[in-house]
Amino acid sequence: MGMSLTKLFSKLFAKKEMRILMLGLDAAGKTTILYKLKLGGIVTTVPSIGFNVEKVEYKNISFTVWDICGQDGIRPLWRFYFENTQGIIFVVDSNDRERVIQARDELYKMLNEDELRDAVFLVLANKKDLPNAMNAAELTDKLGLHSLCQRPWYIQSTCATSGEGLYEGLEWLSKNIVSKAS
Ligand code: G3D
Ligand code: MG
Repeated sequence: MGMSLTKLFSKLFAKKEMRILMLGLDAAGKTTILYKLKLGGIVTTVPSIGFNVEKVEYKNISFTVWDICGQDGIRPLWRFYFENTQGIIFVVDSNDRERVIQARDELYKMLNEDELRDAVFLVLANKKDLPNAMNAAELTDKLGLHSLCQRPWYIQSTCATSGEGLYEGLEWLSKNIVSKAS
């Protein structure tokens, strides 16, 4: 089956120093993706205010993950993690039609953060294997992605449990981070 996702990941990113944030509503599939990449050494910390942060340091890359939902009160704390972020991965459960509006609202609050203004932006439309899943075009529409004219963005359908689509998404992210930096 060719190279493992981990090897592909290291091929795409390892020469660069970078910080990537992966965010999304709870149950979107973020932790599953993190484990699927098998980067090793995932550390979960709970800062005193109480949102779970998962973190992996892999070669020069730091990968930080947390759930965003209804945390307006602790949002100021996020800035600490936003600084120097080159890439944002927003994971959406494409089967969750009830919470897609909530996902969109959280997404725009995040994208408005000043520290993230230069970060390239990848949406993973996860759980594409489920029969009721929205496709990428429908999610693009529901999330209002076409209004993001200033920022490079890309949407990729994925199935985190099988790993399908993850490489394509990460490849886009890595290429676009490169082309901005050089
Ligand atoms: P989170 O970290 O974003 O909160 P998780 O989400 O990674 O914990 O995933 C939440 C649940 O969704 C998990 O199921 C996980 O197995 C499932 N899941 C993640 N990705 C996919 C996918 O692509 N397809 C399907 N069908 N399920 C997925 P459990 O049952 O462990 O809660
Ligand atoms: Mg999780």
